[in-house]
Amino acid sequence: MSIVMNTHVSLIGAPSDIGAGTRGASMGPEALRVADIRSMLESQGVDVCDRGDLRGPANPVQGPVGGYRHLGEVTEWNRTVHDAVYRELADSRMPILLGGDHSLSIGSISAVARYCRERGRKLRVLWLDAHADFNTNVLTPSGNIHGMPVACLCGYGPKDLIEMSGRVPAIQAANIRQIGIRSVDQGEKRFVHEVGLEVFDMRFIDETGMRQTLANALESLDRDTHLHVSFDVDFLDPEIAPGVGTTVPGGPSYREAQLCMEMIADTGLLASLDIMELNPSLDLRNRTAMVAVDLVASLFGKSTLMRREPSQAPSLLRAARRKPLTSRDYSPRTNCRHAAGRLRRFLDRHAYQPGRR
Ligand SMILES: [Mn+2]
Repeated sequence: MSIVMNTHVSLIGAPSDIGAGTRGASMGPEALRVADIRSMLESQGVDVCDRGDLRGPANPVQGPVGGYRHLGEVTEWNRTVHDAVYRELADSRMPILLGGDHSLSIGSISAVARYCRERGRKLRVLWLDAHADFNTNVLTPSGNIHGMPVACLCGYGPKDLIEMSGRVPAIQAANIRQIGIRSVDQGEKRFVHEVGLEVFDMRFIDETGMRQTLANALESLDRDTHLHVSFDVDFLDPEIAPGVGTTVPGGPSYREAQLCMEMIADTGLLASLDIMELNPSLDLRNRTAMVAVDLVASLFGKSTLMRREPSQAPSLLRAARRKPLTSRDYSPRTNCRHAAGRLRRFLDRHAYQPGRR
C-alpha cells in the first residue's frame, strides 16, 4: 500500500481529569508539550499547528450519582472535544488529542465516526490500553467514566454520551481492536465477550508476539479506511511509564510498543490520534511523557518512513539546517543504532527508582 499519511497535524489540549479516579491527567497536555511533542513531529516532516488547550468545567471531586461520577461535566467536556476534533478533520488536518483522561475519547472518536460516516469512509479504531474501558453504570465498581468510553461508543451508556456522533452506536464493535489489555472487571469481562469485542490481551501478545498481534489487528485495512489510534499511556509497562493513574504491571516493553507503533506507521493510514491518561503528578522527571512522545515519533514513521525516497527529503533537509549531513544520516541501520543509543542515555539519565513513588 503506498499511501502518504496526512502531514498536517493539529494538537488539541484537553486538560481535564473529569472522568478519572485519580487527579492529575489534567496536566497531561502541558507535559507532552514540555517533552517537545511539537518539534518531534516537525522533525518527522509534519506541519504542526498547536491549537492550545480547550476549556471546560473544573473537577468537582464528587461521588457517583446513578453509577456515574461527574456525568454533566464529562458530557460538557466531550462536546467541546468533539467539536474541536471535527473542525480539524473537516479542515483536512489530522487531530491529535492531548489528554486528559480517557473518557474524552468519547468526544474525539464520536467526531471521527461522524466524519467517516459523512465521507463514506470505513473506520478502524485501535485501542491501546491496559483496560478494556467497557464498563457501564451498572457494572462499574467506581463510577469513573474513563472506564466506560468504549461501551459508550458502542451504544451502551448515558444518552448524551452515546448520541454524540449523531448516530447510535457511534461505532460498531467490529471496527475496534483492543491491544495490551490486562485488567478487566468481572462483569465487564462478560459484557466484552457478549458484544464480541476483538481483544488482543497480554496473554495473546506473550504467546504470539507483537508482530502477529499487529498483523491481526491491522488485517483487512484498505485505502478507504480511516485509522484512529487511541493511546492510553497505561498501555505501557509501568517500568517505562510510571506516570499514569492506573498502572497495571505486565504491559508491553519499550521495544514491543515501538514495534506496535512502527507497524501502524507502515500502513500509512493513521488519520487521528488520542494520547491519554498521562499523569505528570505521578511521573518521574517527565519521563513517561518523553517515552510517550518517543513512541508517537515511531507512529509517525521514525526509522521506517525515513527509508522511503519521497518522504526522506523534507526531514533530511531540516536536519541539514541544524548540522552537516554525513552518509550515516541516510542509513537505516545506523539510524536504528542511534535510536538505541539515545534511549539508553535517556534511561540512564532518568533511572527509574522503584519504591520512590
Ligand atoms: Mn483507557
